[in-house]
Amino acid sequence: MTRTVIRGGLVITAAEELAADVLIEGEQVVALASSGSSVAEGWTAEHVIDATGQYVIPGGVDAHTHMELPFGGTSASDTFETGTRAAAWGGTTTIVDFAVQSVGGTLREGLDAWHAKAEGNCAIDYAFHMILGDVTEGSLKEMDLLVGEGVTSFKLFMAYPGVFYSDDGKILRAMQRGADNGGLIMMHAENGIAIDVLVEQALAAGKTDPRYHGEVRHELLEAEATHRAIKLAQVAGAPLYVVHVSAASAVAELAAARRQGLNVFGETCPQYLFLSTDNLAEPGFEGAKYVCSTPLRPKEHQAELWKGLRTNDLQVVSTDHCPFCFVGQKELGRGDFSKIPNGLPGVENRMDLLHQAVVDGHISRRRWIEIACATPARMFGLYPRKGTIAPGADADIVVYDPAAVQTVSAATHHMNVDYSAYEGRQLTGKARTVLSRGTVVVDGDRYLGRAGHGRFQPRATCQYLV
Ligand code: DUC
Ligand code: ZN
Ligand code: ZN
Ligand code: ZN
Repeated sequence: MTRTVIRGGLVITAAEELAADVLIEGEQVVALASSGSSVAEGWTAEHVIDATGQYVIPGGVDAHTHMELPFGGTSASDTFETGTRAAAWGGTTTIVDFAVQSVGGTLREGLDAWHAKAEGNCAIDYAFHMILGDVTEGSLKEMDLLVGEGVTSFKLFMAYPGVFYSDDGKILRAMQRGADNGGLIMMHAENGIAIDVLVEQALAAGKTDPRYHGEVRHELLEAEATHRAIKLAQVAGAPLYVVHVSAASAVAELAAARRQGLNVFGETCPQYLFLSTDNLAEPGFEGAKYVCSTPLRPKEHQAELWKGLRTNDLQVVSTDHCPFCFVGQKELGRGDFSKIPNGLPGVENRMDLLHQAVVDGHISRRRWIEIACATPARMFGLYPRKGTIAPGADADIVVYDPAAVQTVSAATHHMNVDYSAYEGRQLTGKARTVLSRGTVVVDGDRYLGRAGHGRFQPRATCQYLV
């Protein structure tokens, strides 16, 4: 078995910071020992990675991506191959993507289709959540089977009537089933019925520009849906994970529920922490680059999201990576903002944006690892195989240069999309060497990974629940 030692770096996990060397055998970490100690000095290995002056962190776990998602009459522009390669470049070594049950279809058909897209194509490890597109007697029963296969979380939509929508009765039934079988319900919490009325009214009034996307998807319709989802989960006796929280008032709903002792969890995304309605209002049709749902909010919301991350009312930062090219895809909504495919690219940028948040004093280094690696792994049943550096864990490790300065640009990124939501932004920190299960997949500016190295990861149920 190949032995690798990573020497001289500062190992950072959610729990601690250690000046330690890391010994890897094959695909796994087997030991850590203080750098310079006789134990560490005694290790011999075929590969030695010098991490002097660098951080040694667990590979990122992005618990919310949509590779190749068919949406808005088109399809997300990153395939599993291009999207996982870009993730690796950005220091993310596991994604949890969403398989989709279509209306009239079964969970099995949806899951098989997503396995077929991913298998043999991923550069890094991957797992699936299941989108419940159609809550029926049949799909409720199938949930049990999927939990047994390691697909242990199910996304429902209070938004998008006619596309992905579940009414309160269906939501309640799915939550009851989840309470029973251990599946975690993930909620897209926006009142889609009310939003559709506002969309129609806006378009009728000639308000067709991208910025109106932010106005019609009103903050209070996120807060209301979040509140309703929490109450339905409480009635069902089920835990709840609210995805892509963007509104301060929705954070307040989560915080209140948590104060009551409910198992309610919240995720936000880099776009809500770093971008705002100012971007949606960029001149011409530029704002289309920033159309996603939930929408970007006015800048004032950012402070509440950072606060939520500090107080643990929000626990996870995922990307909701769902890229559409500006040319030919976002352009479908010229003259009608409601036809702009919803989604932003970001799988490559998340670890660096959050490191910038460390530099800027929003979060500590350990909290960075907690919200980007350890908690998503625990939330979705992948810990401690993923999300930490410890004996027995997969050797998904990033040697991270905290002093490297980079300028984010579509000209240099690896995502298959023709723009960057963070174009021109200067960030401090960059992944230097990335290992996926012991294999170096990125080394400086060289890509050494391969499609098919990444394996499907069956997951346990949420590790925050008894
Ligand atoms: N939101 C997005 O922005 N894209 C895909 C689906 C979603 O809910
Ligand atoms: Zn969503
Ligand atoms: Zn409320
Ligand atoms: Zn999503």
